[in-house]
Amino acid sequence: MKQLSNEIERTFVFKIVLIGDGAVGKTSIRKKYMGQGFRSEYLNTVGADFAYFSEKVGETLYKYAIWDLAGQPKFTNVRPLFYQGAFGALVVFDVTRPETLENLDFWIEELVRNTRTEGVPMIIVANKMDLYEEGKSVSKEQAMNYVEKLRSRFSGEFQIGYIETSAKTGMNIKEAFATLRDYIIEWQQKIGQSI
Ligand code: G3D
Ligand code: MG
Repeated sequence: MKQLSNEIERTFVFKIVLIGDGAVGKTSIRKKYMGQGFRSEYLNTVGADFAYFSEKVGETLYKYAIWDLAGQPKFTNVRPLFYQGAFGALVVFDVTRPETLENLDFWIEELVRNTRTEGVPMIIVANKMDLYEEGKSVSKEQAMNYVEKLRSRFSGEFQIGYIETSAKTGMNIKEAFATLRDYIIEWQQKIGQSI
């Protein structure tokens, strides 16, 4: 008769966006996280892939709508739609291509401009760590310098995390989503909004 652990007490639904230059690994990260059997669609008007995913943590059901920008320049005009209603972002760069870290300014600018005025928690994701080469790839120190600059720019209003991943090996992929989820919940509670 002890069935209580199967009961769902609360459901949270949130939209998460994956942003960053082309080929940094956004789609691979999303697919690695979701595994097989998820429902995925391509939204032609916005130039984005999106997929739904649910997971039960304790007695809480989390439902994610994960949006992953295809990123062709022709979609620039409709990109605000892509960001609309996002609760958090994974902001991805490729450690083997330093310019993809520099370009995060552009992506974060676009994210902040098009999301809720209260701000949006984010995690800077250093992807392709399996290809990391000392002296050639973006070092942790370089990436952390960037993250510190961002944190002081937004003066600790909302969480800005940093994580090193590989969509190839799966390293830290679950952790990236779990940490973002925690940041979002913390932020929603702080600004007094229910999800
Ligand atoms: P995008 O969605 O950001 O544009 P993709 O990027 O997910 O399409 O990935 C671009 C390429 O990088 C793909 O290679 C993909 O397999 C590879 N890739 C993504 N993440 C990793 C990673 O962590 N490690 C390694 N080694 N490769 C990765 P292809 O050759 O399929 O185009
Ligand atoms: Mg993609």
